[in-house]
Amino acid sequence: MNIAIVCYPTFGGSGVVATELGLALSKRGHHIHFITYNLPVRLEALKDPNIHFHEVNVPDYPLFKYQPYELALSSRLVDVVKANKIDVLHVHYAIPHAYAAYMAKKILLDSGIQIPIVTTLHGTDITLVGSHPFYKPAVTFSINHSDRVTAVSESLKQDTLRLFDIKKNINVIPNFIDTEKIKLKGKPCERSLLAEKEEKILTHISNFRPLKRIMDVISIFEGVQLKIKSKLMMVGEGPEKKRAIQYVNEKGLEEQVLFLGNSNEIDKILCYSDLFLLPSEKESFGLSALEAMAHGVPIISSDAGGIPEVNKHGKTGYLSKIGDTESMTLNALSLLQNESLHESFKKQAEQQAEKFNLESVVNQYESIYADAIETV
Ligand code: GMT
Repeated sequence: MNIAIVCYPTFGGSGVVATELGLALSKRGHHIHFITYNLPVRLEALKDPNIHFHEVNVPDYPLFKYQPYELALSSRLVDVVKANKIDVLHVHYAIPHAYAAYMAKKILLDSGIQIPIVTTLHGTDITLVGSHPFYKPAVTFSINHSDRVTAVSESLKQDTLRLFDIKKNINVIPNFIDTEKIKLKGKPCERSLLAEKEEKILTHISNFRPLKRIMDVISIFEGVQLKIKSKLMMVGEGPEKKRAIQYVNEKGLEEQVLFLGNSNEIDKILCYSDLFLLPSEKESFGLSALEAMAHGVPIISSDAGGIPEVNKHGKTGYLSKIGDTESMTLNALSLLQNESLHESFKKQAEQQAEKFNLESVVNQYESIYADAIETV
């Protein structure tokens, strides 16, 4: 198939899922056309003849206070579909991608081209931004006019049905991970540069938006390090980072809390992590938790959104109510202070991650595409 994928190219869940999906599909012989405003992060080092990248350019015009990205994207979609005989358009994150795809579909219809749209809902496009009254009618419309709609968790599907007037069936296709690739990488991993032998390593990876509750991450770590010699790896960039650094400095924790920025070395960082912290306020799935589990890292998390579908309480980690950092700290300590319990959680985390293996998820997307093409 010739498949066009529209996504955000940045570090962040939806872009990572879209890129990894495209890469997996290309290995199965499909031609994948990424359409976005920058080369997606995980594509950077790649030279695969089945992968194509089409940049969306928005010329700066001084008359406009807001430059019309949707318009540029719709036009680019029309051109790419025509020039590459695209069979299906898969858009990740409803805003504004599903909307732009609908416009492209209508424009293409004028030239006699019928193109099916598959929309994947990722999280904040529904639970935060999309349900805002300023966007809601357009988001509802674009979901209802997609040919197929998928959501990354049952929780996100239920949120979508609760927040919008949806007439379409929503298929749940969970996020995924290539566990085989991980097995080949990493181990044994070199942790001596970052921590002493007896030190424990806790890790958090996100885009540091307020909903990630970064200060809860620090608070859990503060509690842990009072009892156990440990370090905290903070991976990512975002609006809450400055506040977190300020707090860490005020508390004199700067030797123990390392802010590593965005990283392409996630596998290495997770390889030497003992625990992963994810106390988010909203999380449709928690791809970063799944990545950690695939590396055998147990999760201390909140019970927000779809996290309980990934992190199994008392097995792969622990769940606590959002904001209950005291319980999260106790849970972290109970694992780090009990070596055999920690070992069993590590194994169980790895086993649970296997359930989200790439192959079966890619099969599901392939059949959604085939179905959408057949019925358009
Ligand atoms: O929240 C992020 O870190 C990025 C965001 C996105 O849309 O790019 O992530 C959402 O999609 C991910 C991939 O499907 C999910 O794993 C995240 O849980 C989800 N984030 C939220 O719902 C807050």
